[in-house]
Amino acid sequence: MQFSLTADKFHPVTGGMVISGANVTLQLPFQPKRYYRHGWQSWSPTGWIEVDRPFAPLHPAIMRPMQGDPIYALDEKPNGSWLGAVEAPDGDVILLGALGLESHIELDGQTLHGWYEVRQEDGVRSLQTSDPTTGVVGLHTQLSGEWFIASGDETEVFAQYAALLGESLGKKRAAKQPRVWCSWYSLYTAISEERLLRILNELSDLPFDVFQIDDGWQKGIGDWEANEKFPSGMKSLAARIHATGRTAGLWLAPLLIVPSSSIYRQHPDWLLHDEKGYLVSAGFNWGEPLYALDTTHPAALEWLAALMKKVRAWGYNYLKLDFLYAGALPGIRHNGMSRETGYRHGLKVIRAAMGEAYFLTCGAPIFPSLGLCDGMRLGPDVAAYWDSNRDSRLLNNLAAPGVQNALRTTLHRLWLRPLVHADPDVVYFHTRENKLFPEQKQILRDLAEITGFKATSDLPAWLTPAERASLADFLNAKPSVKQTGRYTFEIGGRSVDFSFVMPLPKPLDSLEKIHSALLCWLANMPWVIKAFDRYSRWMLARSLRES
Ligand code: 9PG
Repeated sequence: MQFSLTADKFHPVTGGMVISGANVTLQLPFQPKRYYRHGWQSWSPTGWIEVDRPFAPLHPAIMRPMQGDPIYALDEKPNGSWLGAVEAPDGDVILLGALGLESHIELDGQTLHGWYEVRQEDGVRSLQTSDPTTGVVGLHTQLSGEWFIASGDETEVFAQYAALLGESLGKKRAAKQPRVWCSWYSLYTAISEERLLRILNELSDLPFDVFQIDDGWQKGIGDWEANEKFPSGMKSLAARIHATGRTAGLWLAPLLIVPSSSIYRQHPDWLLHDEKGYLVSAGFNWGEPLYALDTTHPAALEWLAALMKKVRAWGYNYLKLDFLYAGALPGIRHNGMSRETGYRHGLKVIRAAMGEAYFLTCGAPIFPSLGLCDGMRLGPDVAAYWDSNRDSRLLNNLAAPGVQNALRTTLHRLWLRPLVHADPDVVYFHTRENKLFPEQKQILRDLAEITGFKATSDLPAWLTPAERASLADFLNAKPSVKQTGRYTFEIGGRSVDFSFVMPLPKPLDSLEKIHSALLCWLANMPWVIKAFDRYSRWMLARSLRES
């Protein structure tokens, strides 16, 4: 494949070449029809998209930081974080991928354009102001602004890129992928010590390695102490989990701060601000606006390290750290570091403080987290339904919970597996309170078989004896897996085709456009989001009443 290239320097490597330049352009000798878009963080839409069907901006605007890189939220050209690829007419794939952080790709007609956000002088400044004891991984690649460029077979091109990323950013440490029972997707925030102990008991001989407590145990976001639903405290609960032979796992969102938290009142200087001095928005959830910690502020870093040590001392050896993108949002940082470099600086402190715990990142900016965690969520949340027409289609939110969005994004990130354990989120076996058809539940389990990261939130009380037996089989199985095409696999000799998962929501007709506009307008009002939130919590409480 011939193309012309503008870059400062280049040298050949296995499978392609490495080029340098803060700005690189690749002039393609054809008009690509499909573009591989890579989303910024775990939940961000990722996959092959039609070039002539741009992504519409997500709604409501306040949610944008939770769905993708907010800097590019309104960019309707095909674009994505760190890498991009196109399909050539001969079936080959052409990839342009950064080897450093803070880089972005856009396709403009026949031009593939890549740039580093950080100018060389900024990089040097951050190098000088960074902590010499922790160092800054990846900064040298950022300074030289390196890119990998290759054309050829899709699988080979992406594998070669992953190998180079492993050299510049590093790989996971933990060897074994744990089998996890997670409290989120059945109980949501309706967890309590009593309920969790009952479930722990009912799981009995099911082969889970980890019992992971999700959102709902804490006093508040930023106030990481047990709330009144956990009267014996988190340490005692971890001990009860250990007594069953399982690892205790805990969810935290350590980089988020909300107005009701004590840090917000006591340490306003730890929060991330923009150049005008306003707090940087990290979205809206739990009925409150979300803000971010500045992960380069020495006192905030000390607090983060102490928090990690505290939860380890309680006995939690599997940590799911969520909403991590908040730490990498654009803003002015205490030590002048650029956003992803500053985030990575903080994540290194977190990793060092948690020691040998299994570290699962979630809502995480992908590249800046590589090499520092063991597992990573590679897609948005699943739910006990296939897709939400309201969120995915009317509000343009392909990061909205649902099995289709989750499968689509995770499947397009499987090439990252040499670098990190790929968490595709939980699978379902129960039929109760579940809108998924059997074949939809099956394809979700197929993806978990492919990645080998197996988790569920199924309540033992909701499983029929047959469903419980299938869950046990699933946890014990280690089928052979072979990829046979972009979306096709052989799993234990069975052919599995994910193609039906891929289509994006259908375009809106004129009546639906009116419906969508009305919904977008409503969704922009915080009280509407709060009312929806309250309604879904009421529905949840109702469905859990008998269990
Ligand atoms: C706990 C959950 C679970 C889940 C995480 C994360 O409002 N939002 O856009 C939004 C997105 C994701 C989300 C929650 C809210 O889920 O992925 O596994 O831990 O947090 O709150």
